[in-house]
Amino acid sequence: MPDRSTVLAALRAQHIETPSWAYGNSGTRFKVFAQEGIPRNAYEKIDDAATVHRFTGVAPTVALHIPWDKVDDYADLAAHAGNQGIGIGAINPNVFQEDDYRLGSVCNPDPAVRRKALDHLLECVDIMDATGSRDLSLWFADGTNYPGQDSIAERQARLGEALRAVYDRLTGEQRMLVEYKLFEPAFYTMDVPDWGTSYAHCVDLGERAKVLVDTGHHAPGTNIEFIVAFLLHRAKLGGFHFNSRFYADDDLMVGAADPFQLFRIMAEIVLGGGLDKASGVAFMLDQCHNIEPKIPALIRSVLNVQEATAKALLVDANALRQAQSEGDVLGANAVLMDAFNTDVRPMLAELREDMGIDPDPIAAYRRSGHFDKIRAERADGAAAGWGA
Ligand code: LRH
Ligand code: MN
Repeated sequence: MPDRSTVLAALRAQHIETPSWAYGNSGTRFKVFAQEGIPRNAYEKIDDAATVHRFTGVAPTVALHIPWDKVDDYADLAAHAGNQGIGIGAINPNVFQEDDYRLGSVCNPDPAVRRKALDHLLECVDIMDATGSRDLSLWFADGTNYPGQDSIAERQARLGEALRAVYDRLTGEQRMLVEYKLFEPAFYTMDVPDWGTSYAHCVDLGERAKVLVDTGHHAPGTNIEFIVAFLLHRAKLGGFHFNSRFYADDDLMVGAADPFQLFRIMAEIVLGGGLDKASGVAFMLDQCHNIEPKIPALIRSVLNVQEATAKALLVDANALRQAQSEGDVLGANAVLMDAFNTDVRPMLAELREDMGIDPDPIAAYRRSGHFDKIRAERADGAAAGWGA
């Protein structure tokens, strides 16, 4: 059995990054429901991310999305985050919300539009220089809706050109994460539709380019943990956008739809050394809380990742390898299921007490009166949102 202090040490060192855009109003094409107490700017989104860290102890950074989090002084924003006890994590460019991008951004047939998109990506690296962020998190809505609309190969050449230009701009510890998505908003081809396309571009680019796995971006039935194990094995797993879904890119709370899948993913991470800081795997949430209160939903999501990680850390790796080497199919499967069927909540409650935080973060947040405070403070002014 894994040593308990080793398991607790790994859980204490866990780092789950929350997304600034999950604190703002969000929705679907049918409706964006406005909620009370919503942050009105990037500073207040950082305050809410700091609140999630205060109640969980393992969410010390927040990812930004530009221009949704545009400010005049990014160094000042980073200082504000520091004063709130957190840091600024990945920087997400946005080349999918302007009319110019109707036929794509970096893959657009029009070189002027490609230039405009590239300039925004490079501007986001300037922002990383100001915030001290390591990761440029790239997602392209680029694609086509009808066969023949554009040359698939030509678009790949345009994409490769832009990625190379951004790659050559990176310095220090900076990396670029290339996210893929099967469909939406394009419905015939996406220019980065799957892990293989992202992987191929990242191998072409070099050491600083890694694949970003958004758990909501696969065809139903896809074995995501296989992709995770493969990329980890090839040192090309840059990180995750955790969320869950029942059908499409639903962006629901991670672990809500399929906690067993989340466990299987974290088991491959733990067994493949992906929890070690040296692996550089970034654990980020990418969710939208369209009907539920934002901060409690993110606290719950962080706890879901923690619980899946704790179960994965309880997998008896020696017994597993033994059974696997003997071809003991049922024995090997039983080792994993024993860990999955372990109730890790008492151990996590104990860990939180050791960390000086309330063993039940959800109940503690409800009791804190924080929501009433921000609801009153933020009664006036425009709430932040996707602006879609
Ligand atoms: C695209 C995506 C991408 C983000 C956006 C908020 O579906 O997953 O990571 O930029 O959601
Ligand atoms: Mn994502």
